[in-house]
Amino acid sequence: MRFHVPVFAAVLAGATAATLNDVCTPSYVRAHLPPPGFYQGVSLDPSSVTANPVTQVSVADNDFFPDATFDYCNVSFTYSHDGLEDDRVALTYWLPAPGAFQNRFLATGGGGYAINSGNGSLPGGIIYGAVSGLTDAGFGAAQSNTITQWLDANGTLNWHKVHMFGYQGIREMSELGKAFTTLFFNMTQMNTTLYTYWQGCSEGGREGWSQVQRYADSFDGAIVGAPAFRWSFQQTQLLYPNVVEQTMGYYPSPCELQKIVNETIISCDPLDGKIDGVVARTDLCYTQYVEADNFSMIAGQPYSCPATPANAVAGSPAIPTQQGNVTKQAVDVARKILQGLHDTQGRRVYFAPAPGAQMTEATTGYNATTGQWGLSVISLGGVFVEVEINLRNGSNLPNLDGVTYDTLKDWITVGMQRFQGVLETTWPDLTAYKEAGGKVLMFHGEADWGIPTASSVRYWESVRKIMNPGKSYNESTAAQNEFFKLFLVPGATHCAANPAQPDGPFPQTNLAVMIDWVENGVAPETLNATVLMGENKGQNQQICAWPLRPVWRGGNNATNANPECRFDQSSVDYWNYDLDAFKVPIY
Ligand SMILES: *[C@@H]1O[C@H](CO)[C@@H](O)[C@H](O)[C@H]1NC(C)=O
Ligand SMILES: *[C@@H]1O[C@H](CO)[C@@H](O)[C@H](O)[C@H]1NC(C)=O
Ligand SMILES: *[C@@H]1O[C@H](CO)[C@@H](O)[C@H](O)[C@H]1NC(C)=O
Ligand SMILES: *[C@@H]1O[C@H](CO)[C@@H](O)[C@H](O)[C@H]1NC(C)=O
Ligand SMILES: *[C@@H]1O[C@H](CO)[C@@H](O)[C@H](O)[C@H]1NC(C)=O
Ligand SMILES: *[C@@H]1O[C@H](CO)[C@@H](O)[C@H](O)[C@H]1NC(C)=O
Ligand SMILES: *[C@@H]1O[C@H](CO)[C@@H](O)[C@H](O)[C@H]1NC(C)=O
Ligand SMILES: *[C@@H]1O[C@H](CO)[C@@H](O)[C@H](O)[C@H]1NC(C)=O
Ligand SMILES: *[C@@H]1O[C@H](CO)[C@@H](O)[C@H](O)[C@H]1NC(C)=O
Ligand SMILES: *[C@@H]1O[C@H](CO)[C@@H](O)[C@H](O)[C@H]1NC(C)=O
Ligand SMILES: *[C@@H]1O[C@H](CO)[C@@H](O)[C@H](O)[C@H]1NC(C)=O
Ligand SMILES: *[C@@H]1O[C@H](CO)[C@@H](O)[C@H](O)[C@H]1NC(C)=O
Ligand SMILES: [Ca+2]
Repeated sequence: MRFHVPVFAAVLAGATAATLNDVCTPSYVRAHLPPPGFYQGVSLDPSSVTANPVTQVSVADNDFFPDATFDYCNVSFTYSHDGLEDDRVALTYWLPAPGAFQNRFLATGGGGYAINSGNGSLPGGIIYGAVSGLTDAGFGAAQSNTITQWLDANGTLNWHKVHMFGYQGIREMSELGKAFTTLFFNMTQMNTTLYTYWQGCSEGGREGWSQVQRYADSFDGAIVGAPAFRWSFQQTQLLYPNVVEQTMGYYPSPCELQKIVNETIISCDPLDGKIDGVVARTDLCYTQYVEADNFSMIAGQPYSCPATPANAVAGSPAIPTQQGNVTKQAVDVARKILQGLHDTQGRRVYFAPAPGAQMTEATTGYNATTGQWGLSVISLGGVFVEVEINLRNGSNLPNLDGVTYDTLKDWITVGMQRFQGVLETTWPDLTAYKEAGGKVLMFHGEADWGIPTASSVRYWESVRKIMNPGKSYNESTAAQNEFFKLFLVPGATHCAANPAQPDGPFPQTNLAVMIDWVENGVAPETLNATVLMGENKGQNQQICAWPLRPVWRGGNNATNANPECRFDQSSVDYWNYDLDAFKVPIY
């Protein structure tokens, strides 16, 4: 698993410490590239190498790493795939100064249809002494919105590019990066171990899984947040709230929806035992509030939001003051959304975002001509159907004419069959990775608006069942937790701390936790987290490991930041959805 560096010379490299300026040059990098033939099918272009030292860079207040100031060597080079015309993949690696390098490599990815996060994820490795890498996977100018390059023409998918996005680009960046790191830092002579990591959220979470599921030697530790896996389900379900609005013939204004979300948070906050504006138990919120129909009592309550001016950049019109009383139709639409997608025979197709999450997917559009709110097709879902299902080179579905709940199910089936081996990313047998010593830390905000929290629970449970046939629940849970832990983050939104529940914790130090697990054998019993906003900013809180669930018994006092983590069969049952609309197993 660990990247074993063969000993080419029994001579230790001179103890003379190189400086950043000594080694951060194009010629030094060219002399330490992985040799030709190192990775089959790939040819590096030494003439493409750039390298320059960057010093005293400061990063502040990030969801995924604490404040820091650091130096790094900014390296880039390209490669091409043998036998492909006009192929050029650009890699970027940031290398710590020689004195700060701690024998670590971190691979990073993107979000949405981006294959990388620009310079946003690399500091998260550098500050822990890790060489940090990203790739453009060959998409060049389209690297932050690769979907515009997935078709060669309408009707023709470019499968090479789909594969590069699906997993191949990340694999090549990781393997070339590990080898380059050992060569750059003379590790081949020093016989030291390179520890290898992944950190990514959303699409970056799916990319992490794409490696762990395929390659036993991918990483020693993978940190995977709210993964956008079960791809065809995930992309299609984004359209479900729009279809609910269209089917029920009611388009709530954003303010009316926000009022419903706000009331849900206020009402469900105490159910976890602590009144802090955080809904840590969305399972109880669903059963005791939404399903128990207290939810209906939101109808009739007044809401009001100020007017907003036109935004020329976004092309959005001026919006007048939104005010009124929440209607029964709005509550019915919200309830239907929270029930999740079912087909017209009432069988469950997928999960819904948990109650208390922002209802971003349901956002309606303002028509300045009529002064009405109406359908606004969410492009993140619409572009999936337009490009990957209908094979048309657009950026969204033009409308949802004729689209029913069954249509959504059909799109999922087409997508599943088409992309099973590339993008679905739910292969449930992780035996090879586990046996190689690999660890996974998966986390998911319990107020994620875009990727249902239940999606991560389902995968954890699928892996547990597949890998531990014949074992009891407790035995299989213990076996799974040896290498793969899941943490549901109270109040957190999609891959971020949540301004609507500011007192919730966010696991900002995940890489430090993972390093401790991999390098020191300290498995996280609870997940270290920090309040990142609001009046309690900086407070440390621990997050419970699934299947344990948080309960606060001390009520509100300054000393009970941490919950008790308890097993609750009804909570486990709640999260264990039956996707009975499908006869094939859905992992
Ligand atoms: C890093 O290198 C790339 C490629 O040469 C260059 O475009 C970029 O400006 C450099 N960044 C910094 C901060 O020097
Ligand atoms: C990332 O890039 C942006 C825009 O070029 C720049 O303002 C910022 O300083 C960069 N951050 C780091 C850590 O290099
Ligand atoms: C698809 O559209 C994008 C712009 O969104 C364009 O850059 C690309 O060339 C188009 N591809 C094809 C095959 O038409
Ligand atoms: C690697 O070893 C060479 C030769 O001893 C030396 O010049 C270079 O500075 C070393 N590199 C690092 C990163 O220490
Ligand atoms: C390399 O290190 C490993 C353990 O870290 C040790 O078992 C092995 O003997 C070392 N090899 C050499 C040639 O020093
Ligand atoms: C919802 O609550 C937020 C505070 O979290 C507040 O700023 C906002 O005005 C509220 N919106 C409505 C419609 O009540
Ligand atoms: C639901 O309504 C009942 C009856 O009014 C009340 O006792 C209970 O506290 C409410 N629960 C929630 C979560 O609002
Ligand atoms: C909203 O409900 C209040 C009572 O809660 C009522 O006084 C008011 O007239 C209603 N407003 C509208 C616009 O219906
Ligand atoms: C607004 O409504 C008018 C009248 O129904 C319609 O013609 C127009 O297309 C709508 N505009 C948008 C942006 O939907
Ligand atoms: C390809 O599909 C897009 C989106 O539907 C459309 O705008 C474009 O005209 C089509 N191109 C061709 C050549 O048909
Ligand atoms: C845990 O988080 C706190 C801040 O909440 C931080 O100071 C500490 O270093 C973290 N511990 C680990 C092991 O990452
Ligand atoms: C505060 O919380 C702690 C931990 O839950 C509990 O032991 C203690 O009794 C609580 N104190 C008060 C005054 O409620
Ligand atoms: Ca609470």
